[in-house]
Amino acid sequence: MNVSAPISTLDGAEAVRQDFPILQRVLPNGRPLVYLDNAASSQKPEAVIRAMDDYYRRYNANVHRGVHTLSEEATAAFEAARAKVAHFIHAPSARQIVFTRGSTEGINLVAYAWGRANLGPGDEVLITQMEHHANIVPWQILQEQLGFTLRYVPLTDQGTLDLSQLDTLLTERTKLFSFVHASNVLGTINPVTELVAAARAVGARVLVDGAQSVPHMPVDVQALDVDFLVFSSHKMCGPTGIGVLYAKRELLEAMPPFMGGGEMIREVKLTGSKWNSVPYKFEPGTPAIAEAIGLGAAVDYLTEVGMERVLAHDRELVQYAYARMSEVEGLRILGPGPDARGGLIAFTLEGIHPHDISAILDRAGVAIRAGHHCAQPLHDRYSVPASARASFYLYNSASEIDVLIDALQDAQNVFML
Ligand code: C6P
Repeated sequence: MNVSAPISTLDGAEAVRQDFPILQRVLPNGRPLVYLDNAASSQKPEAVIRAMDDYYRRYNANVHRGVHTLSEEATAAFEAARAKVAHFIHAPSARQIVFTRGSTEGINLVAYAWGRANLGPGDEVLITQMEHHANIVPWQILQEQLGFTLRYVPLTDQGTLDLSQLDTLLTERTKLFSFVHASNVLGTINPVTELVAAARAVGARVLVDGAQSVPHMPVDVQALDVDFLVFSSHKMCGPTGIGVLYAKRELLEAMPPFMGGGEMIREVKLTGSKWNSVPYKFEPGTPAIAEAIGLGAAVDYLTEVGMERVLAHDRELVQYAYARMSEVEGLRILGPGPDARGGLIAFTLEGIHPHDISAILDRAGVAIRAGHHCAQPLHDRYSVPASARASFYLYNSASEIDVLIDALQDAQNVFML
């Protein structure tokens, strides 16, 4: 591969970059920003910022409550955002889109609403060793209360799921198989179709953590036939404070509510209450209205660019970055080769702590993340306490990766002195 070939898929990413005001930023030390921390949170295009600003300036009001113009406009925009999200992931109906605060809340919602109604002693929940803590801890908490068993699919040395023991891990006792679509550390993209088929064969439900996949590739919940999918707006050009739980209609209908309050009820008497229809049964209280509208604008933006192009661009960037990073002496990449991963690379650099790498890169204007990335069992598996991670998105370019490589080499020079 010619590693100096230009990234061309997204017109050199230049056209896209113009849409993101923050990317024009020069840091206090005079360096232009090179933002490579997209797996933690992405930047926002002008269209998203404007949509939220417009709501607050022109039609800020509560939704589903008022019979006045502003409330009706706000309700229409809020529900239009739900419909856009449904279309984006090919959900059969907008009623299957529950707004949450993010992927974490989505998984907790399934754990508490579906889990408490369906799990008990003798049952098993299967997750994997590459999960983010958001898909481990809720099950551990619930396990204590309900007495089911939590099992883990182990990982290969190459950073993929070790499916050789799947037959013994996924059995008639398994009520739920919950796994990450794209790992936030290894970059591994898991074979969802194959895993769903294996779960179906034993009658288990499937939850997919799409926090790192939905922002980066086309995802079709009907084609994948998943029961639950969660993702976060802030990783896909949208605002923080909002995310999505998609679920099959019959599951949402059968699940009891997770939290009680206004909006999620049809009728409240002193003797008891009746629940609202889905998805409102799971959305108590005033929702994140501006944020939902911002997410709707983010979905419009990504749709206009095209998720196939976002994926192709990610692929080109990661191949380029993988080849260039392999040139750096003492640099160890976690996870599979460039063809089997999404647009991120976590790594260690011999003799330098990841936090020091991040601090030195920051001096060069390069933003990356360092630490365990909320995936401690994964890091334990590879016997590294922490890693540094560069993660890419549609506005990143090959020349930014060159800046990263130069800064990594500088870091080595600093520490070799
Ligand atoms: N990972 C990262 O830097 P929230 O925080 O709820 O929006 O998303 C949680 C989450 C769940 N699953 C996966 C695979 C994730 O990557 C994340 C968030 C960020 O890797 C913040 S820790």
